[in-house]
Order: sequence, then structure tokens, then C-alpha cells
Amino acid sequence: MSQVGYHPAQRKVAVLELDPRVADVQELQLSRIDHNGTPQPVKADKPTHWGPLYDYDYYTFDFTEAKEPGQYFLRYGDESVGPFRIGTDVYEEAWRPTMDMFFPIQMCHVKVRDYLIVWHGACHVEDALQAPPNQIAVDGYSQGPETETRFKPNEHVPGFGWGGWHDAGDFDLPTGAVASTVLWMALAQEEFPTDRDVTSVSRDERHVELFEPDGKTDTLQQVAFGMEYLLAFYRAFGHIGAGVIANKGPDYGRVGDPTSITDGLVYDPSLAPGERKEGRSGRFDDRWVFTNRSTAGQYQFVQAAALASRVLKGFDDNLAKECLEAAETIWEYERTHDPASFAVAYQPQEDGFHSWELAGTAELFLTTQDAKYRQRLMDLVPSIAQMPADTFGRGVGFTLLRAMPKIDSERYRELALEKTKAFQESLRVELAKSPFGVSMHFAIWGNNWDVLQETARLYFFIKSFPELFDTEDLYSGLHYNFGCHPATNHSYVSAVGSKSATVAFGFNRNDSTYIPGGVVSGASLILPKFPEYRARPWDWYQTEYVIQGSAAYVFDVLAAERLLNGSQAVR
Ligand SMILES: [Ca+2]
Ligand SMILES: [Ca+2]
Ligand SMILES: [Ca+2]
Repeated sequence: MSQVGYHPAQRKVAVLELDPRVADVQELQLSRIDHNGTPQPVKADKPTHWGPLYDYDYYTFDFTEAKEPGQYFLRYGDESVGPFRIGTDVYEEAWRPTMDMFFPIQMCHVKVRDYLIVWHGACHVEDALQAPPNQIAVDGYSQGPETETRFKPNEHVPGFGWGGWHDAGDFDLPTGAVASTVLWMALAQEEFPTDRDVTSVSRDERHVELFEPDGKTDTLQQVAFGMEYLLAFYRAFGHIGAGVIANKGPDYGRVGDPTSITDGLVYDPSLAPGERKEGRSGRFDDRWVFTNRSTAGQYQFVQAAALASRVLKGFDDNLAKECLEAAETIWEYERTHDPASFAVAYQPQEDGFHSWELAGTAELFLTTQDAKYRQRLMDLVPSIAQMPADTFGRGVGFTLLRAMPKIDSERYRELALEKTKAFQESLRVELAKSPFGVSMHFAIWGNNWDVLQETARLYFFIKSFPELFDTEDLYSGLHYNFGCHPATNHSYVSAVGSKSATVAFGFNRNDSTYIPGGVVSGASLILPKFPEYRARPWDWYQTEYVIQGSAAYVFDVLAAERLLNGSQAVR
């Protein structure tokens, strides 16, 4: 069940995971705590057999009729779960720890404090050195035979000392993950605007203070911080590269305060190791920036930047203008040059259907309404037509749907509807494969971030074609994230829900602790069919925090809040 509980209007289905050898399945009991603190029975019934899956036999218990606000428990035999709430406000605060704490704490290049608590100091301020050609680095980063920039190997590239979030417990700044995080955050702000302000960000002092307002909307400050990092590539190279990461293994794997991983001074090869002169240092500890161009990555940036330029307008007009200028310049470059597909972690690859080009072009069209972007989208209609339904639904589809009203073309709309219908049918089949009502694809990590991003995309399908979709499918993604999933019933969001992931693979994992609002990947599938969640700090494939999953989570909670409580809901 969901550890944060349920809105009265939602479907409520608990899932019971049993050893298939259990012969006599007992009653499940739902009770509500009365004003004396005593559990009062609400419903007791034999659960419904769903069937075998993985190493288990699954049953469901539908208690949708429970609508009275309050605290509830579910009991089966000796096992009891709860308390969990039923109330119209169950999601109201659920997104806040992620924006109030997790994202500020993941910020690189600043110190982060919460009054007495120092989360970390201003780290990696000397970023970054040009990664040398043919350099293979940790965590899937590599450089091709050319740098594709004007910088010499190991030369300091200015401008990388501000912006970006550490991804997970690693301290690298992966371009694709940052772009995807900006996307979900900015879409959340565009669809469900909030003016919440509990974080101060001082660029001059490199100081972020939690729970101290500074008169600026936090989500916009975070979108700007992500874009500042991505724009550093554009400013220095004119194109986007794979990311920034430590130049040696141990520096990549360190835990605790990252401030002392590097000495904060720019590397100068003319100095002896340990020598310092005029603010430069002979210690070779500066991080590398990886700079090969990959067309899909350029279009991913175009999409994030075009969207951010809309959202940042009125907040930081200069930055908004630069975002749009960068998006348009890079789009133009990719349109007039041969595509490049340097394969490296944290940069996407284009498929045979121009998915990333379509995403960037549609977003630019949404921002500018310029006829040349509309024309390019219409030119690519045959590619959309050839796209398999799942490629559409799990990829660029939600972006193409967002552009649909402004494109105002019957052919485009018909095609979007046709693809959406086909995707909806495929999704129906997929969601019925488990009692959890979400896509259960596992590849090393748990599937929670995939579920959260699918849920976010689903919001736009529901918005475009409400008659084709059931909003309960969107809520299933949240219930899954909050505890209705295999192996255990932890909420996958640290500190959100009665029982949550309070041990996780963040940069404080060595203390077996967590960062409030961080979202873990959750139970992974040990082959052939054992779902496992051990809640251990170093099991990165189960308890790791990743920034894009956390941003999609924020989007999903706000989407549910909007669908259930209307537009006045978001605060
Ligand atoms: Ca990483
Ligand atoms: Ca603020
Ligand atoms: Ca240094």
C-alpha cells in the first residue's frame, strides 16, 4: 500500500505478496483509528487471487469504498502496515522535501547549510580541465580521438565552476541527467506553477541556506542552476558534451563532504606536485570535462533550453534569452551538419525516427511559434507515422502532443491520435502484467525512476486525450513509488511516508543514512525471478538516488494534486 495514503476519490488496492506454498489464505483487515486512538474495523475480507508472478503468489484487496478521512491500518495475520492516511491533502506536502532539501543538497559548486547542519562545502570550484583525446574515465565517460574544442588536453576550461547537481551519491555532473532533470522541473513549473520559497541561493558567497527564503521561487532557482551548467558547454565550445567527472577512480568513489576531494585551485602543470602559486596548484586533481558532440544530446539540450527559456522568462530574462539563443543556434547547427553519434554514458542516441530532433524542434516551436520549426515538424510527419507505438509513447510522444494545439494541423492531430491509441492499447497490456498497474521492466536497477517518468508522460496523454486514458493509471505510478511494489513496502522517497527509504546510496551512504526527498530506484529483479530490496546503503542498484527520477517524482505528485484537487491546490 501507499505509505503516504490515498485521496478519498482514488481507487485503493493493497497488494499481498505471499509464498506460493501458503495454502489457507486468510482475511485482510482494514481498520481506522478513532478519536481515542483505538483501531475500529472498517472492512475484513479474503483477498482476491491475482496470480503468480516472480517467485510469489499475489493477491489484491480493494478498499476503494473507504473514504472517511483519518489514519488507517491494514492487517494480515501477524503483519500490520500503517498508519497511512486517507484525506484530500495526502499529496500536498509530499513533493516538498525533494525541492526543499534533496535538490539544494545535490547542488555542486556551493556550500549547503541547514542552520546548524552543514550538508557540504563549496566543492569542485576549479572545474574543469579539457579531457584528453582517447581518454577512458570512470562511470562510462570517455573521450574520442578528437576533443572537438579549441582547448588543449588538460587545459583549464573557464565557466564550469557554477551550476549542476551531483547525480546520486556520485559527484559527477552528467549532461543527459541534468538536461532531463531540468525538463521535468521546468515542465512541473509550467504546468503547476508554485512560488514556494524556502531556500536562499547566494552566488557571490557560493552559499545555499535551507529553510531561509530569499524572495526567489525555489523551483526557478533550481531550473536556472541546471541551465547554468548546461550553458557552460555552449559558452565554451558552442556544443554540448557528455559531462564532468573526477580524473581518477578514488576521487569518483569518495563519500562524505566533497569539498576536500579537490584543492579548489586550478591545475598548473608547470608547478611541482604540492606547489601552489598565484591561486594555481601543481596537484592534478581537477575534474575533466568530456566534450564530444552527439546529435541526440544536442537536441536533448535544445529541448531543455527551449523549455527553460519559457519558464525563466520574468525570473531571469537574460538567462531566458541566452537559453533560447543557445537552443536556436544548436538546432541550426545540427540541421546543417552531418549527425554525430559518439557513444558515451549520459548522452542519448538518436533512433531511426528522429525522436530527439522532433523533441527539440517541437519544444522550440512551442517557445517561438516560428514557422520554420512547424515546417520541420510537418516534414518529419512520415517519421512519426513509421514510429512504433511504444517508441512514440515512451519517448517523444508527450512532447508532440503538447505541441499539437499550436500546430493546428488536421493531419498532425490524426496521426497523434492514431499513435496514442496504439500506445494506449500496448500500455493496457503492459499494465495488466502485474498487480501493481505499472510497467515492470528491470535492467540492473529497480524500475521506480522509469515508472515515475512514464507517469509524468502519461499526464500529458491524459491531458490531450482524456477519453482514452484512466487517471488511475497515473496514480498507480505514485502508489508504486510510495510502497505498493514487490519485495517490501518502503516508500521509495526518503522521509516521505510512514515507512520510507531511510538508508540510501547518497553521498552520506557511509553513515547508513539518507537525504530527505531523494528518490531511490527500489526493488531490483535478481534473475531469474526474485525481486529484492535489502535497504542497504551500498546497494546502488536498489537504493541509489538519481536526479532525473527525483524531478519526475516532483512532477507526478503535483500532477496528481492538480487532477484530484484542482488548480488552487499547489502551494
Ligand atoms: Ca555517475
Ligand atoms: Ca528561494
Ligand atoms: Ca585543483
